[in-house]
Amino acid sequence: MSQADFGLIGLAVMGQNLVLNVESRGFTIAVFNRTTSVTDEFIAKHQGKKLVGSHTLEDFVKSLKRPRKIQIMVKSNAVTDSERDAVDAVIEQLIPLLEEDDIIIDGGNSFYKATERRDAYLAEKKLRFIGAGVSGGEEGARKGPSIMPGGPPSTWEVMKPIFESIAAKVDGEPCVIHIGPGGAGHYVKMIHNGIEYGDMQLICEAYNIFKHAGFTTDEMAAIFNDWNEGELLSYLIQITGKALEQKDAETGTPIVELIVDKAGQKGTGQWTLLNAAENAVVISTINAAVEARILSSQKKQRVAASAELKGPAVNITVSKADLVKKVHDALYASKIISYAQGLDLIKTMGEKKNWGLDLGRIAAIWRGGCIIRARFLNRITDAYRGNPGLVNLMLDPFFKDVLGRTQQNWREVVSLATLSGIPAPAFSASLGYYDSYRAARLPANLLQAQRDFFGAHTYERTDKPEGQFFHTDWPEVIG
Ligand code: NBP
Repeated sequence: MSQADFGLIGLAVMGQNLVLNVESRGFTIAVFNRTTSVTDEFIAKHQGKKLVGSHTLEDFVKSLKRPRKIQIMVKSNAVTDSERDAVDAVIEQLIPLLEEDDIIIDGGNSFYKATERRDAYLAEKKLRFIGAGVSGGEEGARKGPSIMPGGPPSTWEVMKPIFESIAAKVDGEPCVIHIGPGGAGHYVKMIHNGIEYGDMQLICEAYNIFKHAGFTTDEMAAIFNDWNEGELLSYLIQITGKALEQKDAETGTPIVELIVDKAGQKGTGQWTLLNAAENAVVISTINAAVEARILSSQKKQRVAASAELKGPAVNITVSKADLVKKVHDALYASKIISYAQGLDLIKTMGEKKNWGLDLGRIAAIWRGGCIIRARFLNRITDAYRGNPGLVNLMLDPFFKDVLGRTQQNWREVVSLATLSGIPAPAFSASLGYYDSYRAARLPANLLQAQRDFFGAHTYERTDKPEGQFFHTDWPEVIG
C-alpha cells in the first residue's frame, strides 16, 4: 500500500470512529494502539479499507507521508500545566522518530494549559503541534464532529483539507475553523463542555418539574419531541425525548426511571469553573450545573437528609398545558443566559491571551457535529456577525426580545419550583444573573460600607467624582 496521508494513535471509541471517518473521505490512514491486539482486531474488522496497521511506533511513523500528520487520541487527564499523562508519554515516544516540520495533533480533551506547554516544548524540537478539541462523541467522530483546532495558522493550513473534509457540515460550511494560537482550541472546547453541562442541567430541571407535577414519562417524551420542532431544536432536546421514550426490555418500565440519580463527570466542567474564577467572569448557570452533578453524586447523604430536613408539599396549580409553556420559556431564557455567560468567559480569556477569537464563527462551528448543536446557534452567529463588539449576548436585539417575552413565565417557574421545594438551581441562577446584570444599582453600597467598617477598605461616593476614595470613622463595636 502507498504511504498514508494521516496517522492516528489510540484506537479506543473516539480514535476508531475518527479513523473510519478520515478513511471514508478518501485518505489512507495509518493506525497504532499501545495494546497491539486492538490494532489487529480493528484492521481485521475493516478489511478492504485504506488502513495501515503497525505494531511498533517506528513502523507506524515510517508508513506516513512527509510532513507526517499524526493525531493522538489517548486518555488525557493532566489537570495542571505541569502534570504528565498519556498524551505526554506518546509525544515523548514520537519525538525521536519524527523529522522537522512533522505535525502532531492532540485530539483528546486535554487541559488547555497542558496544550500550551506541549506547544512550546514541541516548537523547541522543531516539530509542529495542533491542540484540537473534538466534540460529538462516538457518532460525531464517525459521521462528522465539530473540531476546534488551536496552533500556528501555517500548521492549520496544512491540516485544513483533512479537518474540513471530516468535520460535520451545516449549510455546506464545515464545522471547523482555526480557533487561534496555542491552547485556544482546547480552551474553547473546555468552555463548550461547560456550556454542555448547563444545557443538560436545564433540561433535567424541566423534567424534574414535570415529574413533580404528575406528568407521565410518555407525556414528558412527547413534550421534548414537540419542543424539538421549535425554538429549542437541538441534539440534547432530541436525545432527551428519545431517552424518555425508551423502555426497559425486562420490565417495560421507562429506562430513565430505573437509572440511579448519581451523575458522573470527567472534569471539563470543573476546569471551566476554575477558569471563570481566575478571570472574574460570572458563569452561574454552568456553576449550578457542575454543583448539581456534585450534589447528585452524594446520594447517601441526600437520602438520609430527605428524612430529616423539612420542605413544602408540591403545590402546582397551573394546568398541564400552561405549565408546559411556562417551563419551555424558563428553559429557553436560562439557556440564553448560560450561553451569554460562556461566551463572556471566552471573550474575556481571548482578549487576555490576545487569541483574536471570533465568537460568531465559534458559535457557527457548534451548529453541527457537537453535543450542543442547536437551532439557536444561528442566532448567536448572526448576533456577533452583526456586532462583533457585542458586550453581552443578552444585549443583542433578538435575544433581548426573547428574554423580554419569556421572563414572566421564567419567573413563575422559578417561583413555583421554590414554593414547591423542587430544586431548580440552574433556572434560579440564570434568573439571578439576569436581574443582577440589569440592575443599575446593586446592594454593593452596603457591602462597601461593611468592608470599610471592618477593614478600612474605603469606598467611592455617588455624589463625588469616580476614582476618589473615602473612609468613615465607624463607631466601635464591642463583643
Ligand atoms: P480513552 O480516553 O478511554 O483512552 C483510551 C486510549 O488511550 C486507548 O487507545 C489506550 O490504549 C490509550 N492509552 C492510555 Br489509556 N494510556 C496510554 C499510554 N500511556 N500510551 C499510549 N496509549 C495509551 O479513549 P476515548 O474515549 O476514545 O477518548 C480519547 C480522547 O478523546 C480522550 O482525551 C477523551 O477525553 C476525548 N474525547 C472523548 C469523547 C467520548 O465521547 N468518548 C468525546 C470527545 C473527546 P490501550 O488500548 O493500550 O489501553
